[in-house]
Amino acid sequence: MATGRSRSRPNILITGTPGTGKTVLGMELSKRTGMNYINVGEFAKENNFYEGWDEERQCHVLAEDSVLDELEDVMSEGGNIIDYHGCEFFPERWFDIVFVLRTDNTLLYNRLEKREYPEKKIQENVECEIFQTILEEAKESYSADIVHECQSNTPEEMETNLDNIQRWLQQWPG
Ligand code: DAT
Repeated sequence: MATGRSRSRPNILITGTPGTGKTVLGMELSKRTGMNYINVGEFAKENNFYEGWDEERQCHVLAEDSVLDELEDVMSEGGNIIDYHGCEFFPERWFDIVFVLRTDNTLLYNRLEKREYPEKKIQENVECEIFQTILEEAKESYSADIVHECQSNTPEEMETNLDNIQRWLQQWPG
């Protein structure tokens, strides 16, 4: 089974509450490094990996097992950037480093409002950010030394995050 040691290129998880900037960061990182970017939400949509509709949250329920099965081979290869607003259902062995993006509540509210999310969904996501739900989930699911909290409020902070990730990639012994 592939582990960080046997992969020639690392796998990166970018997680965080919706609206914190995972997609812009992941896509730009992919552009700069040539790594393979996978947006798990989009991937599920393209493959119809859903097992129902969550009335309360007004979103599809992800068919997690199908997603995991379909991604296993590509993840074993390494060199992937995975973007998803959750992290506990992925196998721990898939990732060499985990970045949890964080955004100030007011900024996050404005970003989600621009997305035209219903008010209830905006509130839920802002609460998720206030309670650090995704950060806690990441800390519970992965070894503490690979989980990094990154501020994602401004373009300058995004640039700093990109620099730090690229610096980390350069020291990967691949
Ligand atoms: P996510 O993929 O986490 O849902 P996104 O990448 O789609 O979030 O970004 C949501 C919006 O916020 C988008 O309009 C870009 C903006 N944004 C993201 N990160 C930012 C940052 N660090 N500074 C300024 N704007 C940012």
